[in-house]
Amino acid sequence: MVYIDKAKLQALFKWYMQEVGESLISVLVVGQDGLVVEILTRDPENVDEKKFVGAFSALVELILKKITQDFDIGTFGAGTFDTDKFRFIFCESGSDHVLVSILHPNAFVDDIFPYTYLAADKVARIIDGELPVSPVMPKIKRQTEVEKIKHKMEYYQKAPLSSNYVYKLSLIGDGGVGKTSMVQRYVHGIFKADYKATIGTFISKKECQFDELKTSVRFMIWDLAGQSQFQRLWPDYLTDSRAGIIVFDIIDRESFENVKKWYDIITEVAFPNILLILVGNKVDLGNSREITTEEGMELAKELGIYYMETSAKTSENIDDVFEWIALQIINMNIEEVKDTILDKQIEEGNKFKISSPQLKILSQFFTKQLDYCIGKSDAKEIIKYLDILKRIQKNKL
Ligand SMILES: Nc1nc2c(ncn2[C@@H]2O[C@H](COP(=O)(O)OP(=O)(O)OP(=O)(O)O)[C@@H](O)[C@H]2O)c(=O)[nH]1
Ligand SMILES: [Mg+2]
Repeated sequence: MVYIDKAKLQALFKWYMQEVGESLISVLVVGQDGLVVEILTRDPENVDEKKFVGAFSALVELILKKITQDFDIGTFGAGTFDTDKFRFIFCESGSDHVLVSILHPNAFVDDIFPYTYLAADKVARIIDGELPVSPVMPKIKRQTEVEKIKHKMEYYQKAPLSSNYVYKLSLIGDGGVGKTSMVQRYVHGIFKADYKATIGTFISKKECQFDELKTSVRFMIWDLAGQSQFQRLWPDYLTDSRAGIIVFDIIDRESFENVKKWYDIITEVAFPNILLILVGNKVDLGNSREITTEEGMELAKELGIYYMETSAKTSENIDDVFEWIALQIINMNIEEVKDTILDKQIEEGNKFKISSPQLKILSQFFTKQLDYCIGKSDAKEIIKYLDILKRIQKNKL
């Protein structure tokens, strides 16, 4: 039996509860075998802990089964699960423990996740016992929009393209269209033929690196359960999404007909300028195709978004979808940089200086964008920017 510093776990749980606040009812660490290693309940006098543990243990067991499977294939990161009474967050903590947070059903998980990840990381290190770990949780404040923008401006002047932001990217679409398969393919490079419906949502992280641009975009990918029994949770899970992939199955007309519904659901609660893409998945089953490429494109055009076709099975276009989104995000950032640069030039005449590396990065970015142009007018626009950059470069030299 490995020695675990339970006093330290308790101290950490207390910090975690304090930072998350009232909505966190109980927190526990569970082993892969399903046994509770340590638990803290906010109000043990009013909540009979044993009874309480008993009440949800059946559920925990069920979820642990799923998590254990995911552990085996190495895909478990974090996930949420809801019942009428509680909202659960499960977060991988080291290779064989799970941090379970039990919350009030109306708790806002987006606010809590940053703390949960931090706590899970500390739990893993406390259990590991190799190095000293502080149980203290620092305050993580959600930046207000204004602060974020200010931060961005300052940031860009120092390093225009390197990105330290994490973008929330959500996958939506009917049950069984292949959302989880797309994420698994992209994040872990695997594909499983058997269908296990997602429960609630499944969250993964992945950094999309662009070496040529010396930059990357970090995604927090929220893969939603598409089956209608999870309907109540969709708006909550989708709040604050910066980008979204609406998926349908090219051999299932109903999933295609529901695309508009998904579009409405996400645009209602996401960021106003959310980046969306429509994806027709399972192109490897082209012989049984019910939706033509033209139909897909037509609908995307109607919604004013981009269209792609993929196969999670053969991995066709999977990386491309995510990379396309990442590039658009960089593009949006560049727009801001570009505006700042041009505004400054106008304001200060020739006094404003753009560094040679900055110019190079911008040129590389726009050159790369040419690959992704859909029509001639798009390309024209980009060539125009490249010209401007060339002119700036000339003047400098
Ligand atoms: N042939 C083929 N099968 C696929 C493809 N993508 C997914 N599937 C299969 O379709 C089924 C459903 O895939 P999932 O990824 O679980 O679907 P989902 O959209 O996450 O479903 P929910 O979690 O219920 O919303 C599984 O049996 C997958 O193996 C694909 O590109 N080609
Ligand atoms: Mg799924």
